[in-house]
Amino acid sequence: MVPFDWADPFNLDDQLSEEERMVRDAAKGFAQGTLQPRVIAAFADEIDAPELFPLMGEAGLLGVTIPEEFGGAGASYVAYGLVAREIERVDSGYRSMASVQSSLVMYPIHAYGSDEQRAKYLPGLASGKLIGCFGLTEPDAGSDPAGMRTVAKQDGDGYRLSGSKTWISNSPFADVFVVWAKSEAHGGKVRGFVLEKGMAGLSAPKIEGKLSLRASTTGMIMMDDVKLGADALLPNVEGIKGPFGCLNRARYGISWGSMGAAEFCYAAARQYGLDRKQFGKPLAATQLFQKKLADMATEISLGLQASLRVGRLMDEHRFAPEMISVVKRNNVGKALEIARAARDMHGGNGISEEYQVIRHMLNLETVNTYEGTHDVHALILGRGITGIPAF
Ligand code: TGC
Ligand code: FAD
Repeated sequence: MVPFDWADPFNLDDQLSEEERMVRDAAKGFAQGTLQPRVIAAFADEIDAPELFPLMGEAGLLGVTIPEEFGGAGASYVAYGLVAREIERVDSGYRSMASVQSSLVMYPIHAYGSDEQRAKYLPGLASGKLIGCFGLTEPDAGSDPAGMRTVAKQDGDGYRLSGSKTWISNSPFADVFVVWAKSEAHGGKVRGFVLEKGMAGLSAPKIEGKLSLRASTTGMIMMDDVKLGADALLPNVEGIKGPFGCLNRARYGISWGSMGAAEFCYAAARQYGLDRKQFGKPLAATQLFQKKLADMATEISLGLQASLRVGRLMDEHRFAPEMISVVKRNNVGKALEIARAARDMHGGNGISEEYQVIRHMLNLETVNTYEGTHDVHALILGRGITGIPAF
C-alpha cells in the first residue's frame, strides 16, 4: 500500500517519462513565476499581452510537438498536454494564446505547408518572435464551419481573399494568419492560406467587452480583396479536414488544460475549507464540504487518466477524433462544474478576484464553447456511436 496523495490520487506522475516530467516542471516554473503574478490585473483590465509570446518561446512552451529542426521541442503529445495543464492552472486565456500558436498555427504550417513555408514561419513562431492566429469561425459559420463564406478567387498565379472571420484568438496583434477559405480555383473546396500582418485589405479589430477569457486578446479578421501570391497556399491539404486536423490537437490540449484549471479550484476550495471556521469547526469538517471535494478529486483524476491515455494513443498514431471529443467534452464540462462548486464553497469571498475561482469559472464558459461546443461534441460522439449524423 502507498499513502493517498490528495493532489495526485492515481500517481499520474509515475506514468510520465523523465523528459515529460522535465517539460512539465519547466512549464510549471514559467506559469507560476511569470504568468501567475500578472494574471489578476490582466483579467481585470483586459490587458493585451503580446510580450508573453517571446517569454513562452524562451521557456520552450511553443510548438512542443514540432521537430527541433524547426525550433520546436520535438516532444510527445503527452508533454504538450502537461504544458497546457500548467498554463491553464493559472488561466485559460494564457493557455489559449499558447495552444493557438502551437496547434492551430505551427501544426498546419508543419503538416500542410511547403518546405519554404516551414522554414519561413516555424522558427519565428517557436521563439514567439512571430505571433499566429487561426481563422475558421465566421459570423454566420460557427459550429458549422463548412458553411463559411470567405472566398479565394484566382488572380494570375495567386489569389484574392475576401470575407470575415470572428472570435479569433490573438488576431489583433498577430503577424501570421492561417485562414481557411473556399477556393474557386480548387472547385470551391476549403483551402488554407497564410496571410501576413500589413497586407493591403487585411485588418484585425479587437472584440472588446468580453466577460470571459479577458487575459487573452480576441478579434476579427477582415479581408477585403487581399492579394496573395501562389506561395500563400498551404499545398498539402484540401477540404474541411484540413482545419479539423488542427482542431484535433488543440481540443486534446484543452482536455488537459481544463483539468489544470479544475485542479487549481479544487486545491483552493480544500485550503479554504481547512482555514475557514463556521459553527465552531472548519468547513472542511462538514460532510457536504467533503463530498464536494471527493467529487472534484474523482473527476479530476479520471479526466487526467483519460487525457493521458488519448495522448499516448496520439503519440502512437492510433487515435480517432471521437476519442478527443470524449476528453474535450467531459473534462471541460467537469472543470466548469468544479469551478462553480469551488466558487460556491468560498462563500462571498468566491466572487472576489483575489480568490481567483470565479475567474476560472468565467473562463471555462468560453472553453466549453470554443473548439466545438459541449453539445457539438455530443453530436460528434452520437454520430460515432450510431452512424447517423444528427447535427
Ligand atoms: P464531416 O462530414 O464530419 O467531415 C468532412 C471531412 O473532414 C474529415 N473530418 C476530420 N478529419 C480530421 N479530424 C477530424 N476531427 C475530422 N472530422 C471530420 C472527414 O473525414 C471528412 O473527410 P473527407 O476526406 O471525407 O472529406 O464534416 P462536417 O462539416 O459535417 O463536420 C461536422 C462537425 C460538427 C464535426 C464539424 O463541423 C465541427 O467539428 N464543428 C465544430 C467547429 C469548431 O470546433 N470550431 C472551432 C474553431 S477554432 C477555435 O475555436 C479555436 S479556440 C482556440 C483557443 O483560443 O484556444
Ligand atoms: P453557434 O454555432 O451559433 O452555436 C450556438 C448554440 O447552438 C450552442 O449552444 C451550440 O451547441 C448550439 N448548436 C449549434 N449547432 C447545433 C446543432 N446542430 N444541434 C444542437 N445544438 C446546436 N474560432 C476560430 O476559428 N479561431 C479562434 O481562434 C477562436 N477563438 C475563440 C475565442 C473565444 C474567446 C471564443 C468565444 C470563440 C473562439 N472561436 C474561435 C470561435 C468558436 O470556435 C465558436 O464560438 C464555436 O465554434 C461556436 O460557434 P458559434 O459561437 O457560432 O455558436
